[in-house]
This record gives sequence, C-alpha cells and structure tokens, in this order.
Amino acid sequence: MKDIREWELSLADKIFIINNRLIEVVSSVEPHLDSMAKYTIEAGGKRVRPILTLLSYSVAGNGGYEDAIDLAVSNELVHTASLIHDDVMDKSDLRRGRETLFHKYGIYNAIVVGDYLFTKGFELASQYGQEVAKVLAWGASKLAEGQVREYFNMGNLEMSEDTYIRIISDKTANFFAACAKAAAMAGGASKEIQQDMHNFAYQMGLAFQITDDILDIVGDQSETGKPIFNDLKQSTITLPIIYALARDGERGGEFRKILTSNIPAEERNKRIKEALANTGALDYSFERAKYHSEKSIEYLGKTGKSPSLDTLMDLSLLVIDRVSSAF
Ligand code: GRG
Repeated sequence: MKDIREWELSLADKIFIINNRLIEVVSSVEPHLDSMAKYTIEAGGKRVRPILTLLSYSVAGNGGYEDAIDLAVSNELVHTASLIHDDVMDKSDLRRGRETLFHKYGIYNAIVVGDYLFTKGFELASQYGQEVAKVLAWGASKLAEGQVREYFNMGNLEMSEDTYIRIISDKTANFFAACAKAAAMAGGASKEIQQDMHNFAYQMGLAFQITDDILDIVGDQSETGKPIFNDLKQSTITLPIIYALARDGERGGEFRKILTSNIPAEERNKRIKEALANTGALDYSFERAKYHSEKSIEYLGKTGKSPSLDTLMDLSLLVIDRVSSAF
C-alpha cells in the first residue's frame, strides 16, 4: 500500500486537471460571486470524491478518464456546496485550513455561493444524461436528510448506534456511493458492476466518516484543516461518545458527568479524550471503521480486474490509515 503522500503524488496530474476545471466552471461575470466561488475552490480539500469518480469510471473498462472530468468536478461542486451550507449551520470559522466563506463574507453570501456551486454541479452532470444526473441528485438529497437528522439529534445522549449509522450513511456514505455509481454508469458498466461500485463506495464512506469522527477527537488541526473537538462543541454525538455512554453505567456514570459538566472546554476535552481512550471507545470505533474499509474492498474485488483497482483499494485503506498514526 502507498502512503497518503505517494498516493496523492501518483494522482497529481488528475488533481491538477480537476482543480483547473473547477476554477473554470465557477467563473462568473459577477465579480463578487466570481471571487467568493474561487476563494472556496482555491482552499483545496482532499478531492476524494472527484478522484473516486475518475477511478470508478475507469472500472467500467474504458481505460481513459478524460471524459469523466466534468462528472468528477460536478461531484466536488455539490460536496463543496454542502460544506459551505454546513459551515453556515455550524457557524464555523475554519475549513480546509482557511476562514470559512460564512465567516469572511457573511451568511447571505455563503448561502448564495453554496447554491451557485450546487447548480453549476448539476449543469455539468446533465451532460452525462438523465439517469446519471438522477443518481447524483439522489446522493445530494441524502446529504440533506443526513444533515437534518444529525441536527435534530444534537445533544441527544440517548442516541443509538443505529441512528448514528443512518446519519453518516446519508451525510457521507450515500454520496460516495452516488459518485461511484454515477461514474460506473457513465462509463458504461453493467448493472451488476454499478451496484458493486455503489456498495464499495458506500462502505468506504462509512469508514471515512467514522475515521473523521475519531480524528475530531485525536487529530491535529494543522493536518485536518478544521478545529479539533468541533463535534462536541456543536453537540454532535458520534460513535466514540455513543460507545462510552452505553458502558457508562458500569463506571458510575462518570463519563456522562464529564460530558455535561461546566468545566472549561480545554480541561473538559482533555478528560473526555482520556475517558474515550480508557473505555476502549476509540479502539472500538477504529475497529468499526476497519470493518467497513475491509467490506468495501470485498465489493471492489467483485468488479473484476481494471486499471484503477489497486488505486481504489489503496484509497479504501488510506481512509482509515489517516487515523492509525493518531493513536
Ligand atoms: C447543498 C446538497 C446540499 C446539502 C445541504 C449542509 C448539508 C445539506 C449537508 C452537509 C452534510 C455534511 C456536512 C457532510 C459531511 C461530509 C464530510 C465527511 C465532509 C468532509 O469531507 P472531506 O474530508 O472534506 O472530504 P474536504 O475538505 O477534504 O473536501
């Protein structure tokens, strides 16, 4: 397996093309809109969804990826639109290592720029036909469902693991699945391979989001580009918290007491982190992420040999590898 830097380097040509096309398609004759849209795009991001799209397209066996660039860009635009709106809902000031659009230009501009990127994304996707655009629309509507389900479970200390999985399925995994399925479809893959690619990316998306939630606790802001302990600051309940709460009775309710205490945030976060490590909540969550990563590779294996198979397999392993160094 390549490490993340080697993996990114091996895809540098594709990422370069995606970035240039993103800038091109968000250009606007309205100078303020043009500069706000470009500000967001130039902040970067890992570009996981467009890369997933290009590689999934090549699973269909057509070799080249050039014809899938606009679909990849379309997926990144929809994703970026959702992040802009997420930052509005969370009132976040930092994203991708930069001041958020919301913080820099205010709520009204952030809403409109999000809408603009969203519509530009669908304009591009429409080139691939109604069926492909429909898959992407399904994925985007799931993003909204996941986001709202998460919102209405904020601070819900009784939230079950099943509800958590439903939330992350929609806000992350189903969109990954839509990117991969739409790409396989655009590439002319059989219905069976389209479904395998959907399942592969769905499982990888679950692994990705669980890892993201672990990184919110043990990660490093200089690497993730967003503040640590942001989920708890927003009262978002994630898998490590659910696990620790479920076992809290055996420990005299200690964890719940720390979670709901009024002690200063820095001290509270330190204690929460220690408790999550001591109760095995972080290990449990990592094992769950690993399970979904392995499952994703099983589905990928069913698609048969293709030029992008090893690179996609590495992606699924790297998704969880981001967190192993943080333990
Ligand atoms: C506009 C379609 C649309 C939806 C609005 C706000 C909202 C509804 C949905 C947001 C859902 C959300 C916040 C999902 C999080 C998904 C996620 C894992 C984000 C981080 O992805 P990375 O790590 O980010 O790939 P980068 O910055 O690298 O692109």
